[in-house]
Amino acid sequence: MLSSTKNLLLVAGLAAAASAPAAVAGEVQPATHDGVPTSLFLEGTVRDFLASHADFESYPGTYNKPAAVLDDEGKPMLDLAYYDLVRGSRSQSVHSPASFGQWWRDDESEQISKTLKHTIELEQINGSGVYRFARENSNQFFPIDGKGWGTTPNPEDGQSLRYQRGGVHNYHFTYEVSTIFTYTDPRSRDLDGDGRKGEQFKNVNNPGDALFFQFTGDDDVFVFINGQLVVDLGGVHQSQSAGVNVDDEASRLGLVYNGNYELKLFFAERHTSQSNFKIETSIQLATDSSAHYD
Ligand SMILES: [Ca+2]
Repeated sequence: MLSSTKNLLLVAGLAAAASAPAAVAGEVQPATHDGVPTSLFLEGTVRDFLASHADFESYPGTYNKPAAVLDDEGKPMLDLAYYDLVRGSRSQSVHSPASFGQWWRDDESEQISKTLKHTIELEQINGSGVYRFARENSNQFFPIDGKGWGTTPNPEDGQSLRYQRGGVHNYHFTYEVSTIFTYTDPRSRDLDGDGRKGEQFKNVNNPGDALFFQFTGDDDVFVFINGQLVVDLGGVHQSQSAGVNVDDEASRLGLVYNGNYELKLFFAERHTSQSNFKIETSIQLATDSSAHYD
């Protein structure tokens, strides 16, 4: 029994190696370690806004609730009941459902926003099966310094900003990443490579073999799996953390073993002077090229 199990594992390993996608000319192929990628490269879309946009710099310290599902175009939308509840109050975090919609849509006129591509690299931490991309503290997330509308403040903004600490950067942008992943049977996984399968999640530093995704940063962050909200760090705020254990949520999200699903992340940097952005995940995410874009 033991030897046949071992043979099956060997065959499975060979099959996994043989099914690795062939290299495409000009395409970056990630290095692998024991058949597991050492880095995940995720291509995303940055949309650069001016501080004078109705939702940028104008609404610090507040919150608006996103709807629990993506809209027909695969973009976040506001929970309209909550929006109506806080409308006109100091709790309001966005000007309108329409202005919020602009965060995630290309503006061909380039009067409202400018669209740029930006790829992030999540590196595996010491063979743990956990991938991390961290721009925080003294090394914050400013992917479009010197690009788009340029640094902040900008004479075109037509207003002075309340805060300008931590150097001169291009603030006031959103970042959208569309990825795909395969949801596997937890009992079949040994993500941390310790020879024991299906170990449960304890924390980010000891995730066992669970599929988890955690974000830490500011400002707004929304994560959707299979079109449904799983992380909501909406509003202008200091760095905060939130995450999802996909195994715990699989039933609610409608995930079945060996199915391919989208994980979409939407981030907004709305307010100087911080831009913290950290992803930690055990999910082998890949850029969803079918989701590019509008
Ligand atoms: Ca394990």
